[in-house]
Amino acid sequence: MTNHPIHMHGHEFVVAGTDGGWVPPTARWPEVTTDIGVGQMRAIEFDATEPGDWAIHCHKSHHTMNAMGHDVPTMIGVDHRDVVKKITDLIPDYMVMGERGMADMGEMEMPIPDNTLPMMTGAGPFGPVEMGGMFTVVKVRDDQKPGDYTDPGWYKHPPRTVAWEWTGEVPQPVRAAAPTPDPRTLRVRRPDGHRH
Ligand SMILES: [Cu+2]
Repeated sequence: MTNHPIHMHGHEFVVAGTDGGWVPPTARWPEVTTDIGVGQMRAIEFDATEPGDWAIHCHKSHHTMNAMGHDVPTMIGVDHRDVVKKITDLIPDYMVMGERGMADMGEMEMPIPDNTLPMMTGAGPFGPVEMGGMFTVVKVRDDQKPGDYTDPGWYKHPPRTVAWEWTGEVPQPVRAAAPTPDPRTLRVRRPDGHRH
């Protein structure tokens, strides 16, 4: 029973409908997040012009987590990676909240009841998807036929559109020369009364 600021990556949308009905087109405004109060609904519309896999999720970080399989207190700020390895040798199910956010947890599996979703969404093309819960992915493809809701798989990024770590020599920044003053001068005659 709380509000959910739902945010979408990759596109702007308009809030096109509420519980009260459709919003007249002239009254819709562009958004990338729409806050949805308790018991409310929103209809959004957007032109799917950007191919890719785009996150859509609640902006409250604790809403992008499903159930955790334990009741250990959080240890935010503690670098416990080595300790955890040693403990899991003794207690395989042991895990703590990662000090670097939820990425630590996305790689771990833990026992949960059969009717419970795993805390994280699973593995993506770049490693574990670090969110679950109120999180999903909007998949936009050029070649997906209208009405075809089958999963096209992960987006295949065109060459040279994905950032990578540069391991070579780091070039020196090129400093732009200071702009030289414009030598031209303007002759300005100030207005002086109404003598035309
Ligand atoms: Cu939420």
